[in-house]
Amino acid sequence: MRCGNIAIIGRPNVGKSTFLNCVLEHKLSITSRKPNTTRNAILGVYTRNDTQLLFMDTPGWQTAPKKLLNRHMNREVKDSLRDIDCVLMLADARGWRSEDDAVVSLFTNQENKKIILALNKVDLVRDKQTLLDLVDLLNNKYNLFNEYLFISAKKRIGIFELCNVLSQMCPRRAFSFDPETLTNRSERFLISELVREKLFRYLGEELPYETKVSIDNYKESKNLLHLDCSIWVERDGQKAIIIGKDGLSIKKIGTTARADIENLVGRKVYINLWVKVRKGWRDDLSFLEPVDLKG
Ligand SMILES: Nc1nc2c(ncn2[C@@H]2O[C@H](COP(=O)(O)OP(=O)(O)O)[C@@H](O)[C@H]2O)c(=O)[nH]1
Ligand SMILES: [Mg+2]
Repeated sequence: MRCGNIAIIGRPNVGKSTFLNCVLEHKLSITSRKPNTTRNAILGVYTRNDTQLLFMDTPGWQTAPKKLLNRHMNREVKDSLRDIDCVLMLADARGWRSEDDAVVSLFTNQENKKIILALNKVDLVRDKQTLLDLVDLLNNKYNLFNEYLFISAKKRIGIFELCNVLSQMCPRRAFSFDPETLTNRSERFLISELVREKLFRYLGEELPYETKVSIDNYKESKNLLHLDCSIWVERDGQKAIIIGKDGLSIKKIGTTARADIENLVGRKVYINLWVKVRKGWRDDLSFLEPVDLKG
């Protein structure tokens, strides 16, 4: 048996969460085209035959975090690098940036660990020669990566090969989780994330970053899950935007979130959404803990 801890690390928006979902064939970690969607590290357990890969999806590494929230996100990244067997760094196959160099500097001192670089989004690269040039460049720059792989998390290219490489790098060790386990996160946390994903999808470019979701009431009755859920914002004007004209915006958030939540929990869901104002929540430590730690 093999079992290994793998941290998925990379700058924002390179496809870390999409990759995890692709491997697990489940929507576990929320994604969006906007950077910094993932705020808390989330464990995804992938079991195949005699191998268990424990993937830690992390927030994107931020080079200039201003708010406490953003520093908290970077702390999640650093914490996930402890006690691991392998670093899986993701970068965009279309080009290397200085933010990627900042990510590399996080684990240059982890010499005894396996470090794999997966260049994601190859589906967007027409001229494949540029991929080989990129590997050449990185090979000259860093004597660090044990393997380079080209993948597309969205189109499911190279994923099987990457999992094989990771499996080979895992130590011989008993499984940490039951083979059926998908995550260590509570259902409650995953639900709040699904609501947050819709905020990232449907609200403008800035507003999602000033929102937080909490599940206040979680009640089971026969085949129905009843949820009361609060969306926290910083200012009154933002509340009006989330609700929208004639309540259309909040309605769309509610119906799309409910569909995903029903998929997750496998039963009917009734969800009430409340929008609440709490000035400065992104600098309020007690407010930054993920839902399932607070209970
Ligand atoms: N074309 C393409 N888009 C991708 C791929 N992987 C991720 N994306 C998109 O990139 C954006 C960011 O993905 P996400 O997983 O949230 O990135 P993260 O911040 O690194 O977790 C989303 O819009 C994804 O749909 C890929 O392989 N190909
Ligand atoms: Mg993410």
